[in-house]
Amino acid sequence: MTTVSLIGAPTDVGASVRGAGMGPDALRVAGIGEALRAHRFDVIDRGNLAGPPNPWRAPVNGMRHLPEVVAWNRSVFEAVSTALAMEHVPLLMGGDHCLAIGSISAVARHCRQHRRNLRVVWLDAHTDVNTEAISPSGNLHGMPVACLLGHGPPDLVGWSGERAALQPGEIDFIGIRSVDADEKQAIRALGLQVFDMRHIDEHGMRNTMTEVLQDVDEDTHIHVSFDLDCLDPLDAPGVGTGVRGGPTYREMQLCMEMVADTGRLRSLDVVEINPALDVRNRTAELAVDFIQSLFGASTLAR
Ligand code: B3U
Ligand code: MN
Ligand code: MN
Repeated sequence: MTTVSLIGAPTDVGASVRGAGMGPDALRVAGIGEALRAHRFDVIDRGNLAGPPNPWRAPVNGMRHLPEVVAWNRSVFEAVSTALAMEHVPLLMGGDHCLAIGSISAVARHCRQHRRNLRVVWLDAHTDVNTEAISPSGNLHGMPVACLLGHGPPDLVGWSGERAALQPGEIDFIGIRSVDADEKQAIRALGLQVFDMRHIDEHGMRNTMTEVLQDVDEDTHIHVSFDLDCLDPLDAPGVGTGVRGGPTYREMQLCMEMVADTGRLRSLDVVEINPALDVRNRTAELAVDFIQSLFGASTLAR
């Protein structure tokens, strides 16, 4: 039986809107553990990691709260590494999206050690490819992908053992509809594969996911990094930086189901749920729905 390790990282140090630190408990209240157990997964809730409080300061050298972001990501890196070493599926409950630096660095190191091919599926309204030199906000939750590709402050780069935890060809972005001006240049320069909302409108989610998953084989480790602001804010109001025009509920279900069908999902981040902005925990409940589909629950054949 597959064991899922729930890891809570209750912090919003990477954001400038407060509240994502309450995400782990919102997911627990929405029944994340029970939902996975009902689908015959063994679930261990590791509780919440500890880390520094949000000092609520202005950016320094283009980055807000760098020492705190480093400290939280250190804890996440250790916890995800431990879960992977036990052959559990780590499910990181954020927290804001800066935590993907620690989580995906641990996954990348694990994949290199075990000679697995890594595929990161980044579900988000934003690409999060800013660096401290170009970020309009200084918020580190807009920079995790750049750090993972080896572009960022030295304190947040190289954790996997290589300067770049990820190669540009190992990550696909889905649901994108908000990219900053200089971030666009960075995406082009890096040669990143971005399936934005226009691509989904024109080609549909099915064709999009077929393309994303085309070279997945039995040696592939799929990591999904699920930022809840990928969804339309009408469905998921509990996020700090919502952007209109996201995929529909059905489109997102199909995306999750097609990942599930590969049978290669090995790690997951669920981030940016902001209960302070939510309506009756709707966003966390929606997240639990989609997580169940991602683990294969909504496919009739199973
Ligand atoms: N690109 C903007 C906005 C943003 C990125 N990620 C989130 N918001 N959640 C920035 O601040 O970097
Ligand atoms: Mn994000
Ligand atoms: Mn986002």
